[in-house]
Amino acid sequence: MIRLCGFRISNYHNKVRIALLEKGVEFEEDENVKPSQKDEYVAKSPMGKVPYLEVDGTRIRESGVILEYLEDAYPQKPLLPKDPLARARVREIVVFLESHMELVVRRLYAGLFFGGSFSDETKQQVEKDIAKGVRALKAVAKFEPYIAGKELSIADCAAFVHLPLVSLVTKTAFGRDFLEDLPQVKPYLKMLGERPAFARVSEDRKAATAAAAAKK
Ligand SMILES: N[C@@H](CCC(=O)N[C@@H](CS)C(=O)NCC(=O)O)C(=O)O
Repeated sequence: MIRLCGFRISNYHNKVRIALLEKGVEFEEDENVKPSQKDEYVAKSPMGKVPYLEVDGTRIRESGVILEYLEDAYPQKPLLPKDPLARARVREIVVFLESHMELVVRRLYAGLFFGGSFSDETKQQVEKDIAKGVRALKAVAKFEPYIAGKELSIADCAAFVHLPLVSLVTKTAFGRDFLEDLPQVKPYLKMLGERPAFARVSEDRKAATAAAAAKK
C-alpha cells in the first residue's frame, strides 16, 4: 500500500497528491505530518521535509523523485510522454518552475507572510532571478492547452502549485505580478482547476489553510 505523508498546505505535498489522483492510484494519506529537524522525524525524512511516500514500508523522499517513481510503477495513465525528447522538455519545465521560480520567490515568502525578514540585497536579487525564471518559462511553455503541449503531464501538477505563489509574492513584494508577462497563465490555471483532481486538492488546501488560521 502507498501512503502519502505531509500536509495539505504544502505545494510539494499537493503536487504529488494531484499526480496520484490524476493517475488513479489507490493511496492512503497522512495529512498531519509536519516538517521537523527532530531525530525521530529525520529518521523518516533525512532533510526534515515533507512530503514523503511510504511504499510497503519503504520511504521515498523528494517530490520530484516520488513523481518519477509513480511513473515507473503506474505507467497506465502516464504523466510523462513516451518520446525521450518530449520527456526532457516536460522535465525542463518542471526544473524552471521549481528551481528558478518557486525556490526564488520562497526567499521572500517567510519575510512577507510569516513575520520574518529579508535584506534589500535579497529583494533585489530575487527581482533579478525571478525575471530570469519567467523568461525561461516563457521560452518553453506551450499552453496547448497544457503547459508542455497537448497532454497533461507532471509539469502541470507542478505549475498548478508553483505559479500562484510566484504571482502572490511578486505582487506583494514588487507591486506587480511578474506572470502578467505570460497572459496565458490565468486561463490555463483556471482550466486546470476545473479538473476534478486539481479542484479537490485546491479545495482541500483552502480548508487546511482556514483550519490553520483558526488555530492561531
Ligand atoms: N525538494 C523538496 C522540497 C520539499 C519542501 O521544501 N517542503 C517544505 C514544505 S512545503 C518543507 O518541508 N519545509 C521545511 C524545511 O525546509 O525544513 C521536495 O520536492 O519534496
